[in-house]
Amino acid sequence: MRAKHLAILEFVLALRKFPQQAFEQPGEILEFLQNNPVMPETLRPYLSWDRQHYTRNLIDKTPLFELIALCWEPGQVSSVHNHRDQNCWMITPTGRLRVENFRTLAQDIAAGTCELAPDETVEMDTDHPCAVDPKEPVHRVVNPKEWNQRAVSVHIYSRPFDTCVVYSPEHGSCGVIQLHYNTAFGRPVKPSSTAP
Ligand code: 2CO
Ligand code: FE2
Repeated sequence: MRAKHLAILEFVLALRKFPQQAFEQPGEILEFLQNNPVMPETLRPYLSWDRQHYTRNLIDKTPLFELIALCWEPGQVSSVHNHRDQNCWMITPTGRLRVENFRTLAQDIAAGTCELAPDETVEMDTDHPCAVDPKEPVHRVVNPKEWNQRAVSVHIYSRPFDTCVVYSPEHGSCGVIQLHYNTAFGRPVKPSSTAP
């Protein structure tokens, strides 16, 4: 099937038509993403940039999913984190990004300890969306400095979540953090942003 480029608002309307079951496993939404790339210029109202940290910009939120644009300056990375047992799909309408996956050998969130092992690495760009593996959901996203370009990714989380576990593979430690938006529906949100 030939890819049909969608404006972000068309993309939102299409996502809202999927039934609950579509969000319960990666396959159906991933196929939709492969066939329907987002036109990057239509994301402009939602983008914000911060030299210290990648930004999180809410585009749409329903009981079933949350849609967020993330803006990555060259060299910016997320922490190693999980997705609270929720499904996650990522597309990269602008630039490209590297997803570094980890296997969880052990974790005790209450005790704040973990043992992680590096697993496969995947590259995302316009033609390569990605779904987080629900069985091994720990990963981080990297915009390598040497690639020397900004990237914008759009993430679908089902269901929405506002906390996640961040890990330090080197120290064998982990803990729950609160997630915030830099902007919501194109408007700034008060600046206490933390992102993994
Ligand atoms: N999950 C992170 C966040 O929502 C982005 S890294 O890749 O999913 O901030
Ligand atoms: Fe993530």
